[in-house]
Amino acid sequence: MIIDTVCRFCSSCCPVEAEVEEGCLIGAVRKSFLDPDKRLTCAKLAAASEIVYSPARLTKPLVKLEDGSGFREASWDEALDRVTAAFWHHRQASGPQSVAWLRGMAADWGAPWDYPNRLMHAFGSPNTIGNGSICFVARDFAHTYTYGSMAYPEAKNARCVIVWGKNDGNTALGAAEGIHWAKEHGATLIVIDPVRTALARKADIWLRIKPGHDGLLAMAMINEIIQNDWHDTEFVAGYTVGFEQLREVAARYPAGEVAATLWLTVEQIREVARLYATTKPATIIDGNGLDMHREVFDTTRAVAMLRALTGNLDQPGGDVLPQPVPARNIQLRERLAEDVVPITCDYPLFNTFSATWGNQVQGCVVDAILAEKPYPVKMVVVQSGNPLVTMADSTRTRAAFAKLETLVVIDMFMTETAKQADVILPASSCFEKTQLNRSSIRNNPIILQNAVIAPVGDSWPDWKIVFELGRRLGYGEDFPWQSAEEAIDYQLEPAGVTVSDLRAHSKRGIRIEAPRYEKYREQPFGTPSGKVEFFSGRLAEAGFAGVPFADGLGDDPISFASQSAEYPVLGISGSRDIRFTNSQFRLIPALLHGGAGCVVDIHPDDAVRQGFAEGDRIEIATPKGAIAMTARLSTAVRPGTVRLAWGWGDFDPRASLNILTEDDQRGPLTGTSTSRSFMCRLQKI
Ligand SMILES: Nc1nc2c(c(=O)[nH]1)N[C@H]1C(S)=C(S)[C@@H](COP(=O)(O)OP(=O)(O)OC[C@H]3O[C@@H](n4cnc5c(=O)[nH]c(N)nc54)[C@H](O)[C@@H]3O)O[C@H]1N2
Ligand SMILES: Nc1nc2c(c(=O)[nH]1)N[C@H]1C(S)=C(S)[C@@H](COP(=O)(O)OP(=O)(O)OC[C@H]3O[C@@H](n4cnc5c(=O)[nH]c(N)nc54)[C@H](O)[C@@H]3O)O[C@H]1N2
Ligand code: SF4
Ligand SMILES: [Mo]
Repeated sequence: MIIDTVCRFCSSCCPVEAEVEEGCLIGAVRKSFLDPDKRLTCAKLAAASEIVYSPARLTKPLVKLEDGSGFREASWDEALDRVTAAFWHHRQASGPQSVAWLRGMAADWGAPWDYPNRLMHAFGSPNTIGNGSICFVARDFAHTYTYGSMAYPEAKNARCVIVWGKNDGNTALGAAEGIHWAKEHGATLIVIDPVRTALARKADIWLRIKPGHDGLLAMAMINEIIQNDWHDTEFVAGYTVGFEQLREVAARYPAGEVAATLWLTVEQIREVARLYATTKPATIIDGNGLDMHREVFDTTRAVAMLRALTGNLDQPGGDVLPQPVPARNIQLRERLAEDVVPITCDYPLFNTFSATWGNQVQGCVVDAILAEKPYPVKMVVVQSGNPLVTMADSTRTRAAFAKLETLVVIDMFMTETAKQADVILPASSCFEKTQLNRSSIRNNPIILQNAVIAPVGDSWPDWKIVFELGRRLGYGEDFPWQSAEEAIDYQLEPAGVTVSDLRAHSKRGIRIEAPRYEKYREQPFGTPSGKVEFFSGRLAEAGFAGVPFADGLGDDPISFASQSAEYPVLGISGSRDIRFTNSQFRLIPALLHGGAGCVVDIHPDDAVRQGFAEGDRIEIATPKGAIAMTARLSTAVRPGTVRLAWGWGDFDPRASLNILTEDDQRGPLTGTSTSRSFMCRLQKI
């Protein structure tokens, strides 16, 4: 039997067809606009049944033994009673805000963000914290402050595609298919990436930019476009504010002056600005290569402005503004006492930029535990995240988690984080639960993630865990739902769509309205001025730069740059392998074997100079710590830089990349630290 659903093994949320026989998941294939033989295949999806039925799955609740030497199995009743008791204990001892709920990548897109928010808000804690300061939410914030919401690139229909710090061939296959299609149909492909990825090899122009310097490039491109009158004057005049201020600030970043800093030539910058501005329609796909830097907000705001300046915003084949699904906001934010600030209170604009995103500066959890700032956090529930491996500065994060009085982890596998827990609640995988993915209400159409098999072992879907916890904590009226379907129907009521409607239209999902372009002609942009804001009054009033980089560039955007005499190599953290998602899936033999493994890519010239050979064990060190990886000689990286594999901390804690990164200097708006690129030193072990 074939059942339509959505894969959630990574944040791409691909619609898939799952094959199920006698209640067992046999396999799944991605849906695509391409013929089956042209589709990109996903290694993780191909291993779906091995992931789902992995012997390493957690299938019973576990509680820590009294002496801390391990875990024992427990019933759901016992485990949930313990968690409930801990909630009450900490509330009585230190107030509800001393309990935080930390959500990882899998949760932000999957198990809807809204449920734990609802639970925590009912309980009285504002501290449901996501990882958007490192992932794309900081970028969403920049889009939103510029034109009201995050734009979607429509690469398939573009004549010019800029892929900027994104590697869709490994990380988002549907998007990669769109790029390939556009290229095959004559579009110009420009890739801006310090690494020669497979996409960069395919590109007409590849800008091998210096890591962390993309904001400067965006400003130089804006300047070129304005100086040459390549901007869309009708759009700028009718639908934007702050053009003169932008012109003035961009003029401080002429290509001739910034090219050398960017490791580019003046001609390259000019050519890319010209091609992008004069080829219509054009789209920019921005990615996580721009996130994870302190300046992410200004950088991605400048990139967003390029879209508007050239009139590509909300054009077919350009960058399209979403048509969100009218859904009920079920977070109960209004329940929170006004005088309880979240631990992320130093980032108020980021906390409130959207009615449905929550607090996102993960590092604040560590501050609140260790430095008790702004007040102590004593208990954390980690849902679908592995912070001991994935958060910057692992040593500090580990110290914080060791100081917690109570740690609860909701996960499918025994991660480094779960090993520290007092209670572990086993979650069901994406194929075992029905849910409404965030991505499918942010924009039409709504596509249902459908349970195709029953929960494996005694695991529970996330919704069930949260609802049951809510009821045990006394919020039965807020959690009246006995099934995911009931909760989804309640949330989608304003859209007039039910789960059964979605199941009846499972092939393509349900569109609430037909796609529309140039929506700004009828409705204002979702900004205070109702226009695209090249200058933001909101930011200026709050004491930040109204135009990106109006206050200059600040300190060097590379971590530990001031210690480069001792740490002379520039490390790029986080090559994402198609086989894995962040720290996940190294326990799945089919995915572990046959790939590149846990490698550091070193340019052959550097290897000769330092006496390294392919396969050598290499120690990589920063002022924060040292890890070990295997050398792979590769011309994909520039001499003087290395690229480090990421997410191997569960498999081998000595190869955990975030031992090297820091969380000491954060962007003032989004709290993002520069954990993407840092100075380091290498030596043969
Ligand atoms: N297979 C797989 N898929 C995934 C994930 C995974 O771990 N594995 N993770 C999921 C998650 S959580 C996310 S956020 C997305 C991320 O997916 P992407 O946005 O594609 O992110 P990355 O692959 O980390 O990085 C993209 C590119 O940025 C480049 N880069 C690094 N530093 C810089 C820089 O300073 N400037 C520029 N211009 N480029 C730079 C890298 O070389 C890389 O080629 O993928 C999701 N999908
Ligand atoms: N150095 C460096 N650090 C990085 C990055 C990098 O590129 N380099 N990338 C950053 C980015 S973009 C992100 S998003 C974060 C990711 O950080 P995390 O979200 O912490 O990373 P994952 O390893 O994806 O952890 C997800 C966990 O959720 C579990 N899980 C999967 N599905 C479900 C589910 O349905 N329910 C439950 N309850 N659990 C589930 C998995 O088993 C896994 O343990 O890491 C960030 N950190
Ligand atoms: S890219 Fe692969 S793992 Fe990610 S959602 Fe799509 S099919 Fe699943
Ligand atoms: Mo992410």
